[in-house]
Amino acid sequence: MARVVLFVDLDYFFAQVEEVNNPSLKTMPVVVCVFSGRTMDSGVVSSANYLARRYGVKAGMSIKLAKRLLPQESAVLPVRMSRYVEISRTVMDVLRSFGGVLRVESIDEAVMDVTRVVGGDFDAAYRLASDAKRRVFDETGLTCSVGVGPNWVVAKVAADVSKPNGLKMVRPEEVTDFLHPLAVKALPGVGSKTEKILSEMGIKTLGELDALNYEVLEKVFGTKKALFIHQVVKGVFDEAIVERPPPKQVSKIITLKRNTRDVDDVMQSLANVVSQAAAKLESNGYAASKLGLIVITSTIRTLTRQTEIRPGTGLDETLRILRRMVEEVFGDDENLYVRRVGVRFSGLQKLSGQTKLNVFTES
Ligand code: TTP
Ligand code: MG
Ligand code: MG
Repeated sequence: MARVVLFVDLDYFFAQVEEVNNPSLKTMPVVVCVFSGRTMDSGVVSSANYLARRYGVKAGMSIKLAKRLLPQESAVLPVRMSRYVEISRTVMDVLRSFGGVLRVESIDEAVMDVTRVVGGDFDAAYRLASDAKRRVFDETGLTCSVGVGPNWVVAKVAADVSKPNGLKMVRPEEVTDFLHPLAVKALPGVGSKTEKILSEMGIKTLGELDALNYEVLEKVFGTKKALFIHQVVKGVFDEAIVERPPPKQVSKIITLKRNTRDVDDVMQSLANVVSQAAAKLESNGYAASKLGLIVITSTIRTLTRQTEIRPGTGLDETLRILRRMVEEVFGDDENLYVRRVGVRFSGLQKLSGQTKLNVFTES
């Protein structure tokens, strides 16, 4: 039976939740932000609605810059993580109710293998996807975009290109025609660094990437990634979807725009990774008892700090603890510049439904 996979991604998730909560926001630019520190404007944008995106605002951008780009009558709101987690769980439950194998990818994304449910029939899968969109909307008021394809990568790319409120199906025989005109960056795992390397080789599209000799691909990417790309662009990628085992730890790391020893700069990037890692932790139903800071210096040294925390420590308090760790790291070495920074939550405890702690509630 031919594999049939759905990829579901909620549209401008955090910002859309705020719109549903307060419909008067729908007509203005909305950004949801993690406020990271001392001044009123330090922190980053987590999510922007489509009106805000028209002004060039996007996730990861500093609040300062976003405010400069946006008109006066815009909504700049703080994250309400526990609300998003609750809604994420509702969405995942809805998706789970369709049967099939569900793999939760992030707070607002899931992959569904519905091969058995639809008996390998793509038309039936399209109807299921359409039903799933409607059910998600009925239960939460949120729109999502859904891709249907013969593997999770094609399904994801189909969901991405159909955003917002989209539904796109790519049948097995259409895969190469669908992928080849797209920019290389459309492929998961191809970031701006890889894009740049490829661009210098004169390769801009997935079709051009497909025409590349496999040996060259392997030299540039290494075996694992080369094989992945090769199989995807040839339309023969067929990875099985399995539910994820419970995580032992959740970590996330980011490269700074430039090397720095400015605590606020570091906190700015940390705020974004912490909120994403926290979202992941919580949407999987966990609270952490250990909090770790990861710093990679401009000289590629890795430094870590770790401390015990009360499971359920809020986002603001978590950022305060991390700030002290960052200050300590700088204090220990006056020549240290930070290149990459990250967070690690470990010592994970499963939150039982009833005794749900108020994890990452906004304070
Ligand atoms: P995404 O699905 O990447 O973004 P989105 O849902 O806001 O927008 P799109 O319509 O393009 O899917 O991420 C899901 C949520 O994760 C997002 O609403 C907020 C959070 N997030 C961050 O906190 N920081 C980030 O840098 C990104 C990309 C997302
Ligand atoms: Mg999304
Ligand atoms: Mg997403």
